[in-house]
Amino acid sequence: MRGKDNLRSAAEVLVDQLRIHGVQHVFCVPGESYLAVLDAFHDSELTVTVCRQEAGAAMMAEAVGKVTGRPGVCFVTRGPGATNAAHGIHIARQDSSPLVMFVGQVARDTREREAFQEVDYRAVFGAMTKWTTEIDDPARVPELVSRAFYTAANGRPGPVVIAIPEDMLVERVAVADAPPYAPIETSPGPAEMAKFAEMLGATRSPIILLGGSRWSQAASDRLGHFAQKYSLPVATTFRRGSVFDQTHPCYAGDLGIGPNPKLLERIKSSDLVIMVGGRLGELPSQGYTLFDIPRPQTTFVHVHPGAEELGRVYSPHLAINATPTAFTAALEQLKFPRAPSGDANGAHADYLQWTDKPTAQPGGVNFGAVMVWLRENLPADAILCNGAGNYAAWIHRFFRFRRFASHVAPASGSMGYGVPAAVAMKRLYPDRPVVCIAGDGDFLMNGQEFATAVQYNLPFTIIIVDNGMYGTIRMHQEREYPGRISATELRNPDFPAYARAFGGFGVSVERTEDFPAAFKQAVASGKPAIVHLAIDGEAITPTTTLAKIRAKAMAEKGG
Ligand SMILES: Cc1ncc(C[n+]2csc(CCOP(=O)(O)OP(=O)(O)O)c2C)c(N)n1
Ligand SMILES: [Mg+2]
Repeated sequence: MRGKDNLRSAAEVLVDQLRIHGVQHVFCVPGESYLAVLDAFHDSELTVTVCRQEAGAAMMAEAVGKVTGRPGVCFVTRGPGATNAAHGIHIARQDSSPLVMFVGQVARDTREREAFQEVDYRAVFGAMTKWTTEIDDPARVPELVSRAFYTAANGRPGPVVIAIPEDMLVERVAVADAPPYAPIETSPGPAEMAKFAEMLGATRSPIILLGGSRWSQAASDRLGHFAQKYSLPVATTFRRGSVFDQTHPCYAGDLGIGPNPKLLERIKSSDLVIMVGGRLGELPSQGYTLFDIPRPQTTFVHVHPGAEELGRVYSPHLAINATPTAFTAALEQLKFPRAPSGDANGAHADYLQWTDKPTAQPGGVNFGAVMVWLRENLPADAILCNGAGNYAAWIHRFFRFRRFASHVAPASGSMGYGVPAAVAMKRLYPDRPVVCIAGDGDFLMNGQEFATAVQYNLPFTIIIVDNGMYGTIRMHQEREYPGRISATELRNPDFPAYARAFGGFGVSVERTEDFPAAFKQAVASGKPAIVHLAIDGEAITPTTTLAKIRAKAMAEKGG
């Protein structure tokens, strides 16, 4: 409660700073360590989402950062709250998403005694974040929160952790608010753009790869116009499919796990590879095999918002330190000594051929056919959320994202992300259809956030792709240790009954042809819903079965 002394508690100052920096949503699990902040929420205009586990809260905040480009915010308690939330911090780090996490801390006069749930946050989160700090002085709350927002969002975005001692939060101070932080767009210099025009004009088979963060719908559209003007093929890297309109005539496909072999060939034989926004990490680089390290064998242009990422793994022939938004704006002004041209038509035809029809699969439900149905029936503004597992291969291959940030999934391959991400998306965009796709293993890592969806009446549908196993690991097992199944089988609950027990809607599907009606029923229920798909465990990828992988591995080991 605000006092009559014209002073504010540090907690009130903190909550006021959030509003000033444009925060609308906070996600939390409460703790006695930050009661004063919870009280300040009471009088604020912030929309608070109380979660069931801190990983869920941190992932929701990360998802907000991912789609808006502005730091998502979560609050967790000390010790176990903070360590639970570490999962979301890791995602924000690897996915380059702006996130500010506040952690309640023990009182200042008990620090260093290993007081109840005391953690040294700088030591624990120091290596996982862009910055970790603790606020000791209430008068410095505006300064340090402002720095947190700039740090999380600048350059290559990432997580910031701020510990807030409980006794500091109740101290009253007279302090001025900080001005709102503003995102900083790093623009490319004219010399780099001239060099870029010269290099691109001199090539015959260029390809553009898109990834990373700091994109926007406008940046994606500008890149689309540029690519179309010069017929340049554009591929997206792992889990960044919605950075580009996949129905665009220049779209060449997804460079992630199990990519189209023709796309890989195209990249390998290209004479200029232009990576915009992303890091070209382990998955898109096909386990660091696609290009030589440090100097790629193909002429390589790297455009990245973080100066420290340029030359980190690959030594580019041309490095441009710019955000995708500023770089694509500069593309519009580009003057070519010789106009470039590429084979966008061929690349897009390869993409269509690879993704058009679902592949044949063992079992009653063909998940590829389900994805094709969703692709044809969901509106362009629908948002798909997922975590990690082999099931995601069908999303990458058969769905077509049309709008920027309509795919919210971890490039860092974290299981358990889809449900919290879907909660966050429905909180942010109540009018957009949201669909979460989860594996059976994946779902139960954060399935408890289904209760959060019910609590806030968030009607989205979760499709659980249930093959009764940690399929990805089983696949690796069959490859490396054929026939020796170890710790990958799952005995699952009755998922539709789980949904009903929480107050949602649940239905099970055993044949492909029953999916459309079940999905429509789920949406029509107006509740958070689970559509459970009974998948044959043999259908391990869109192109092969477990039995085939095992037989191949046995033949190789036997020979
Ligand atoms: C948090 C986390 N723990 C473990 C893993 C390792 N891992 C990757 S995929 C996978 C299995 C996923 O199983 P499921 O969700 O059922 O999907 P499936 O592969 O069966 O389609 C595991 C355990 C991970 N990526 N993230
Ligand atoms: Mg599974």
